[in-house]
Amino acid sequence: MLMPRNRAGARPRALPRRAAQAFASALLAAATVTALSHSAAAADTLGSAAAGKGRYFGTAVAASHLGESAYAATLDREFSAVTPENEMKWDATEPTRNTFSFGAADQIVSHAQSKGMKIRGHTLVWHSQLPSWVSGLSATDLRTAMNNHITQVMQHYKGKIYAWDVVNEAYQDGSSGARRSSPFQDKLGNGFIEEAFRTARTADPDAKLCYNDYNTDGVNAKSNAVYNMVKDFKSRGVPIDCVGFQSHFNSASPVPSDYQANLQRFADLGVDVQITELDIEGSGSAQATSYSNVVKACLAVTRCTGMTVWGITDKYSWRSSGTPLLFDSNYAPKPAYDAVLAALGGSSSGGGDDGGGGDNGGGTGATCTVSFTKTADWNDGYNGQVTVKAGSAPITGWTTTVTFPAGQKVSTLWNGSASWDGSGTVMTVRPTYNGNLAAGASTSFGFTVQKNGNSAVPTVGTCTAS
Ligand code: 9MR
Repeated sequence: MLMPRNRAGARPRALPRRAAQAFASALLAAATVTALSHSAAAADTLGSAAAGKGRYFGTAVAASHLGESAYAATLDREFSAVTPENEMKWDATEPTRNTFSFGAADQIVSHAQSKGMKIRGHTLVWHSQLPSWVSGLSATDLRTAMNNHITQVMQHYKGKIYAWDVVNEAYQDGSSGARRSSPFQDKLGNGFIEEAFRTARTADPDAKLCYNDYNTDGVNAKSNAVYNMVKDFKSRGVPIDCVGFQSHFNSASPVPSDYQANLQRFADLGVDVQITELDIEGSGSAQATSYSNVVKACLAVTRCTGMTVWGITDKYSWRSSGTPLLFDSNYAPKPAYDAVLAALGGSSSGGGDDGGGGDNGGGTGATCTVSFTKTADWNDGYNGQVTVKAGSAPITGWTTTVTFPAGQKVSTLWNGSASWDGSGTVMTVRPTYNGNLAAGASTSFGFTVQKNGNSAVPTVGTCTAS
C-alpha cells in the first residue's frame, strides 16, 4: 500500500506549497521503502486474479488488431480467455452456402491456444450478421442449412472451444416474453433452439453449449422467458450447459440491483452462468463501482464460471464514444481496471518494478505515453492520476509535465517527484522508485489539487523516456 489515495469525500487540508512539498517528500520516502519491499512479488493481472477465484477473465478480440503490439501485449498480459468479436459469426464463416472461411477466426484461435487462453465460440445461430442467402431459403432447406452450419463450424474447432453461444438473442425486448422474429423463428417455429442445441451436442460433445442474450441481466419479462426455456430444456433433457448474460450497461440501462439474484436463479436450474459481453459506459469512480459490482456478483455465484469484457481498449469498442472498457485509448488501465482487479482479490504493483532481473536497457527505442484521469472530485478539490506507459521497448526513466489551470494548487503528490516552473503552474514529474518499466508496462503517479474556484482539469505534456 502506497500513500493512501484521497478518494471522493475525503477533504485534505490545503497546505502552503513549501509545507506540502515537505509533507509529500516525507511520505514519498516512506512510499519508496514500501514499494521496494514489494518489488519482488509480481503484480496480479485480471487473468491471474480471476484464476485465484477459479474463474476466467476474457475479452472480445478482433483478428485485425492482433498485429498491433500494444493490443497484443495487453491481451497476452491481462486476459485468460477470448471471444472472437465478429470472426465466428455466420457471415464470416459461411458467406456463401457450403463455402466456409475460417481464416480470421483461426488466427484468434491459434493465438489464444498458444497463450493457454480459453476460447468462447460466438455465435452459431443468430438473426444478425446473417448472409442474405440464408434468409431466402425455404423451411426445409433452412433446417438443413442451420444444422450443416452448426456441424461444420463446430467440427472445424472441435476440442478447442470451451463454450459455444449456440443461439444468440432469440427473444424480444419488452414485456411480451415472446420470441424475436427471424428466419429461424419464422420458418422453423419455436423448436429451432432445441434443434440447434441437439445438433451442437453431436458436433462437439466436449464444448459447453450456451444460450446468450442481452437485457436479461436482471429479473424481467425477457429473462423470465429465457429462464422458462432453460427450465423446460433441463426437465426434458435437451442439452444446454450454460447461459450467457451479455451485460452491456450504461446510464439508461445500469447494472440491475437483482443482477446477482438473477444469475443465481439460472445457476439453480443446473446450468453454468457466464458474463459474456461486459461493458459499462461512463468514466471514473462511477464506472469503476459498476464494474466492481458485476465482478462481485459473479464471484458470489458458484456456477458463474467467468466473465468476458467486450473489448480491450475504448479505442476499438463497438460503442467507443461511451468509453465502456477497462483500458483507455492508450491502453492505460482506468479506475475501472483497478476496481475489477481489487474485486477479484488481486494485488496491483503500484506501478514499479516488473519483478524480473533483466536488463531494461534504456536508450534506443525508449518511448512513453501519458494519460490523465480524475479519480475523485469534491467541492473544492480533486485527485488526479497520470498513467505513464512504456512504448514497445523497456525504459529506465521517464519525465512528463502537468500544467494546472490558473489558481489550482497541488497539496500532495505520490509516486513521483516534482519540480515547478517559475509561475507555479507547470509541474515536471520524475519517477521515485518507478522508473524501470518493461515494454508496454505502465505505472502511475497521483496528486491532490485544491481547485481555488477553478474546476478545469490539468493537461499532461509529452512523456520523455530514457
Ligand atoms: O462488437 C460487435 C460489432 O463489432 C459488430 O459490428 C456488431 C454487429 O452486429 O456486433 C457486435 O457484437 C455484438 C455481439 O455479437 C452480440 N451482442 C451484441 C454485441 C454488440 O452489438
